[in-house]
Amino acid sequence: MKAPDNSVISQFDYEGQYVDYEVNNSGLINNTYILNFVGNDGSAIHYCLQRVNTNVFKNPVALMDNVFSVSNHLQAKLKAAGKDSKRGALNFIKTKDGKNGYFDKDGDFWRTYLYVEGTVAHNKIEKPIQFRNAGIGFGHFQNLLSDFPSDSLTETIPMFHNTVNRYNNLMKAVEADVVGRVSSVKDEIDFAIAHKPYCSIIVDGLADGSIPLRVTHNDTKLNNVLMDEVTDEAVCVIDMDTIMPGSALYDFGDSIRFGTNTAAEDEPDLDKVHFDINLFREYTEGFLSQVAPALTQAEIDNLANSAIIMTLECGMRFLTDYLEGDVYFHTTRDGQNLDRTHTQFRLVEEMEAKLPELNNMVAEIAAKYR
Ligand code: GN1
Ligand code: MG
Repeated sequence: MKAPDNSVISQFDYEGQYVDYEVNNSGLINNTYILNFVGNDGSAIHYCLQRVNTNVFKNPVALMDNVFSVSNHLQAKLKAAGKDSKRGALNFIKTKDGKNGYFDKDGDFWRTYLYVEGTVAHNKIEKPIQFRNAGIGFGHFQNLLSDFPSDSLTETIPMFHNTVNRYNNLMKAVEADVVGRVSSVKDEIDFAIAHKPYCSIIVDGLADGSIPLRVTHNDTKLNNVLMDEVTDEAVCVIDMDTIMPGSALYDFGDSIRFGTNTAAEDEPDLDKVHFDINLFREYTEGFLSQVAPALTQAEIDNLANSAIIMTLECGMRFLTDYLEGDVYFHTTRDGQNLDRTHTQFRLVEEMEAKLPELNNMVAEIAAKYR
């Protein structure tokens, strides 16, 4: 991993004196570093510095225009509501020459923001209330963006959650078989084929207008909402790289995908991987307490489906990357993308087995908040 050196750090308009940095390894796309600074009064200041993956985000300048305008919008809304905009939204730091980010001599792109003190990004739920609070956090975030002008956003990754397209990409990877792995993953490919009907549900709903297009986050992993380390409340939604027009179902489903897993996303031992229905209830309570009045009936009716769809989609993406030679998601060991595929497909199976129960649960909770 390329380390941030002084030629990068000195570009940004930081306060205080730089001391050192720590690596944060939780993202699968960008590289993240926590920079330690000492302020002029001797206090500690922390910044988050990221090298944006330009293989994934081809236009980092347009991406940062999105990020700055969304974070300005969030700050203004929080201020208007009398809330703490320094903690409730990310505060990005410009370069000394007023730009939103910095291209280094190798063409790598860097951006940075003030670290939100007293918060933690969980990779796994420790207490159910944390997941309910994550649902409140992402639901609130969606409400704050409900009046954001979506036509001002650049689509950073076109067709990001078009599950039909993700399915087709998997089939193309099977066809091409560039690293000769297809014969070893026949069962996994068959699993995707057998689940193809799920892929078109949201895509078709958006096309016929029954599911509205909204401005959505699109990467609502548990570790993308910072939680207060004392109260466990959701403080700030982070990782705004994929904020684009999308469906509320993407955000709900992706949160469920990641947070209800009893094991890690790349757990090799499938006996440890289960879908925790109690955590599904917690998140649904939190999320719907914020957004139920704004959702259409078609959205409510598809919330449980969306958990299956987003988990299936992510599993297909991991499998596609495995077949393409592990070129998209960061990996630290052989077979990691295949392990990730297996966890996602296992979760899909368990969610499917409980689908009628999940639908009842959603209907019951939605009725409470509408
Ligand atoms: C990536 O960068 P990170 O880890 O927040 C990916 C998401 C996947 C996720 C799976 C731009 O998110 O779509 O759901 O990994 N982001 C991008 O863990 O592809
Ligand atoms: Mg991300």
